[in-house]
Amino acid sequence: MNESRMIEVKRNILADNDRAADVFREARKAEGTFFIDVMASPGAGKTTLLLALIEQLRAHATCGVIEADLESEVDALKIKEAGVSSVELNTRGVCHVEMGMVEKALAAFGELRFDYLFLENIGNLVCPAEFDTGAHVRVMLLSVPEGYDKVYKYPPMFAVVDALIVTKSDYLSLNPDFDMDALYRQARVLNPDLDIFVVSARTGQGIDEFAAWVRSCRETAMV
Ligand SMILES: Nc1nc2c(ncn2[C@@H]2O[C@H](COP(=O)(O)OP(=O)(O)OP(=O)(O)O)[C@@H](O)[C@H]2O)c(=O)[nH]1
Ligand SMILES: [Mg+2]
Repeated sequence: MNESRMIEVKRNILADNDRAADVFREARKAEGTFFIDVMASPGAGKTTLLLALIEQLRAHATCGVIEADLESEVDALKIKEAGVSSVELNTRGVCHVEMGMVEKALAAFGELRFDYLFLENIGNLVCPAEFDTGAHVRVMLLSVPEGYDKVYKYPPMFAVVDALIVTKSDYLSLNPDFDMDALYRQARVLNPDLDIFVVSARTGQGIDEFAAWVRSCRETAMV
């Protein structure tokens, strides 16, 4: 296939995916489910943050998690062990999640429906940014050990998300090179409306604020 044909095929795939995502988003809204896509590089703390967040939300709301992984059901089991409904979405090596996969994952919950449904996307700062997963909000995590200088390296990801969560803040004292001011500045040049949270699942820093943001996004989205 020549290059312009390849670009056209990709554009059509993304357009089909966007249409299916809009339908999915509206259907979840109609049934009262707020859907959040959580993206980050491998090991940034997605599963750990989800568990800490759900701990806060579950007193007054029902929660479910779609755990996407290239292989394995390690994270889906971790979530289930915490007493939270979870289905594994095994992409069999595909580095992003697209709508057909999300629809199948939701069907795997059977009749179960939730106030909050989370997608732990594939650990990757590139491909997931391109594919709308039908979520009402998209967030990305950047952990302190990864370094602050990622905005110019992965601009699509920083551009598409509603919030940036700087995770593992307990490592800040060990990583004096992490320039938080520069990260805020660079991220907001690219995405002026970006909400930014600094959290640690280890110490609990910032988890309350992030949970409050998630609750308020749900209220806004469900109107
Ligand atoms: N110090 C510290 N470690 C953390 C924090 N959050 C997560 N971790 C650790 O970081 C490692 C990776 O955390 P996970 O939650 O599995 O990260 P993930 O992004 O879900 O990883 P993948 O699903 O494999 O991409 C684990 O050893 C966690 O215990 C944190 O706030 N502080
Ligand atoms: Mg994980």
